[in-house]
Amino acid sequence: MTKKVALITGITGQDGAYLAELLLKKGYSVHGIRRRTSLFNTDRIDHLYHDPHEAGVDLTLHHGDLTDSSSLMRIIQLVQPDEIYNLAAQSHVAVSFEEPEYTANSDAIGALRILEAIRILGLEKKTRFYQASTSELYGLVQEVPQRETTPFYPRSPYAVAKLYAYWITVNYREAYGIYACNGILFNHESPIRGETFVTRKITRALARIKLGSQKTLYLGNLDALRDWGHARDYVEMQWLMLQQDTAEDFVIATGEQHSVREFVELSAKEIGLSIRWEGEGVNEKGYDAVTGACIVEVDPRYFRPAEVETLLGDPSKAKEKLGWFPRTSFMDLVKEMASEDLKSAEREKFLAENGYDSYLRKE
Ligand code: NDP
Ligand code: GDR
Repeated sequence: MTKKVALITGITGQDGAYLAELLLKKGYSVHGIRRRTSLFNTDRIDHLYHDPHEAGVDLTLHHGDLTDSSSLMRIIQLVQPDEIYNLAAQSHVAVSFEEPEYTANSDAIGALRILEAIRILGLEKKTRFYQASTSELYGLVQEVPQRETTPFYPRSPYAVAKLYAYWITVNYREAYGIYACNGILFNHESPIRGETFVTRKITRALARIKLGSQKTLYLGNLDALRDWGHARDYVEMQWLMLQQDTAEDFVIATGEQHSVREFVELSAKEIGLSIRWEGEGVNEKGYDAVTGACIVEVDPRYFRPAEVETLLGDPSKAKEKLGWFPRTSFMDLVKEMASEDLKSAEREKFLAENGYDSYLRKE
């Protein structure tokens, strides 16, 4: 039997790494698009990658960029994929306020470039397309919980760019009959989550604080509420969405909501710290209940020009139509992230104490 061929944009990111692993396990030939960077950016997939000169290689990386049509066209023509997962994006909401034009170029027009490549290359009937849509589309929420029919109200250049990508995906499905669909994914995290997203920032900093390698964790809005799941569960759903008879859009969420403050408290507990809160708003501080040291502070630098205060998804459609449900509980997610970051902090400390700290990234 010939192998199915998948192309993943954003393969070096959190979801790309989990999805590549899943598809390789399923026997796919996996191709990924990586950007040229001055430092290696393949840490998350190095365990999957073999020297291309070795036989039996299932994972192939290509240099390309969502802002460069010609690279996308060349790679898609070469790979002739059965499935394309468009996971690449400037994915940081706060950064999108600083780089709005680049965010629009990669996150909005990037999706269009891939869809156009599918069409121009005559692959409309062969290639299925998955678009990484987001709960950020709901922004200023119009309905609780949010489901596939809830109206959108984006609140950042990132969300506005993703809104374009969402609709162009729907449009190419309706206009050209391409099997194209949106996964409207709520926040999903893991031990390989980018270090500047709030959950990973918290577990990483608290682990370092516990070991004495860092003094304070500075955060923005502690009241923000999110529906946090595990990335490993969510990529399974991305694959499932491309295996149906007809293309449809799905909300992927846990249906459970927690605040940033709660995430701090629970991960602190896992790491062996107990936090006592004092003060309000920008003056709120978290103290180590044992030593009395101030270990969490609010820094308004992390406030966003427009905030998404609350998100809560309703994954009923995914459960009913695809039999999907999130396997990892919120507490298990917190535990896994906290325990992995504690191990990293221990390694980091060991290296520093033994004179190898020049190999470590500074704060
Ligand atoms: P990451 O930020 O971890 O990964 C993003 C990936 O996109 C990286 O591989 C990055 O490359 C790549 N990339 C960025 N810009 C470009 C570009 N111009 N051309 C080619 N590649 C590019 O994101 P996640 O894995 O967390 O998310 C995957 C997708 O899902 C994103 O589109 C995100 O917006 C969306 N999403 C994520 C959610 C989440 O909670 N994680 C929820 C909902 C949607 P490099 O490694 O070089 O930086
Ligand atoms: P989000 O994730 O913006 O929801 O986007 P992030 O973890 O960045 O923020 C979640 C909430 O926490 C608040 N917050 C902080 N956020 C960061 N990054 N750093 C802080 O110090 C901090 N303090 C408080 C934020 O204000 C926000 O309310 C993620 C990304 O993965 C997107 O790509 C994806 O589309 C959405 O999730 C769903």
